[in-house]
Amino acid sequence: MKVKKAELSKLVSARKDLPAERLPEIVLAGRSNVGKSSLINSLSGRRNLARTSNTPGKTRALHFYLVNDSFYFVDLPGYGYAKVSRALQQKWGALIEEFFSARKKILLVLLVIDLRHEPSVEDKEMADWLRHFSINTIVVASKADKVPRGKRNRQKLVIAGSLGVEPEGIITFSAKTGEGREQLLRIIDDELAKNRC
Ligand SMILES: Nc1nc2c(ncn2[C@@H]2O[C@H](COP(=O)(O)OP(=O)(O)O)[C@@H](O)[C@H]2O)c(=O)[nH]1
Ligand SMILES: [Mg+2]
Repeated sequence: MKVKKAELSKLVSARKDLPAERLPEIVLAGRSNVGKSSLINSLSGRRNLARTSNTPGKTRALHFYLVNDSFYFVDLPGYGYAKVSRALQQKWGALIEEFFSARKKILLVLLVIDLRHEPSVEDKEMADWLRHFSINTIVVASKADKVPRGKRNRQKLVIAGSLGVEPEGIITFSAKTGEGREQLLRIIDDELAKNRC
């Protein structure tokens, strides 16, 4: 897939603001600071399309990025940021749940997990939840550049065991080196092609 055009199309913080379900959606889920925005920038080949940040918890809305006028990347608010009040966390949770139960055009969820760490309770809840609703999900293990090659397989096994997925299905990714980028673009292409048939 060649990204010819990519733009921030909509910021959504309430259900009523969700765009019409015209186009398929590829959704990014994961903890705050895990690398979701960097993944969107890397896949779309734009350095600053999605704002990346060293301050976790900044993204408070769903960001809809329109790509090639044909699909959306949807960047979900990151979970697991302790400094946010419980009330606000619950509001996010409710919006995310509403999003997943209301949207009919979700082609794929990229569940982003830091390759260095064992998945958190929230990561596991997210994985269970996506499985429960039979939402097509791929686990992307991010920041692979920070893990020596010799340790990657072990980390993959830890993540796979914790989330209950097959280790072979996990894509290791680095926004820094571009590792895993082509593989993910191919997967997205395939999903878009299947959707057109
Ligand atoms: N070394 C390295 N740093 C990364 C990678 N992906 C993201 N980061 C850094 O991690 C921080 C959080 O990234 P961001 O994309 O904003 O995470 P988000 O909160 O999930 O959207 C930023 O400082 C990024 O530069 C990666 O693949 N490798
Ligand atoms: Mg972000």
